[in-house]
Amino acid sequence: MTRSLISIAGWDPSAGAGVLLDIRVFERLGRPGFGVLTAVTSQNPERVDRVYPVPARALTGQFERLAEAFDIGGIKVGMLATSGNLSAAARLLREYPGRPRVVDPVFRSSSGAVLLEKKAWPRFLDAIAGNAELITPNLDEATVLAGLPVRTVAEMKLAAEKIHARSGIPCLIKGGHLEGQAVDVLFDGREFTAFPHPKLPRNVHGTGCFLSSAILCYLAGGRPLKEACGLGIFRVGRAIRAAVPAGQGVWIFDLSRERARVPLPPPV
Ligand code: PXL
Repeated sequence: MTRSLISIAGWDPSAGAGVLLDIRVFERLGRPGFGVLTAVTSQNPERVDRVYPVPARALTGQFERLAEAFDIGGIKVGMLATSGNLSAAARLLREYPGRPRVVDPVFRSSSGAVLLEKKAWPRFLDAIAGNAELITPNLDEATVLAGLPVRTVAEMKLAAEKIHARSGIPCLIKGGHLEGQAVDVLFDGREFTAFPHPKLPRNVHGTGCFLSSAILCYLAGGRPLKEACGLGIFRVGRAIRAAVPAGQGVWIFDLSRERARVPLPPPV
């Protein structure tokens, strides 16, 4: 049986991000998915209106009941909402080693709403240190985690190195919003890999959720880290091209339009 992946993340009722999108990505890439809920949000493509966190005990309970009954092939952590949920998720990552674990540090929505309470930001890396195979901040999250401005590829490299030094976790910084270009930068603890990609003039909701879920699928399939990142980035690009407008200048993924038969690129 194909082992299932677990997404520990928030609820976006439109399925544009969070557990609903993660599970659709897992299934698109051939893996059954489970969802452990950290918070309910009320939102639409224009704005996140409110966040209603789930108690930390409920997060732990959801996960433990799944892990008792199923052989879990990998774990993804996304929006956590509270400092208590960060501690609970970090404990689960620590207690379930030996399978790929990808952490997407979701601090704010693209519209600016706080999706993890600010008091948890400074302790984020300490909480998860040594207990994931990859962390995937965007430029703003990397700025917070590294304590450095991150606006150029050179600054992305410095920040990725610093985040790795503090956490022991390989770091992929997403540079889709860099000035004039789009490059993601991986530091795996030994070397840097730059993944340039076309800058697509579309504001698509949930690209970070899509990317971390896709990379987890490739890691769970046994691909090495660099190759899994390259393939995940390729899949996000293809899904962005197939996205549909949702009003207010925001686009959302339509995975039924992301054609399965386009050949994957050679390994990076
Ligand atoms: O894209 C960040 C994100 C993650 N998870 C949930 C969200 C959002 C953005 O709105 O709602 C549940």
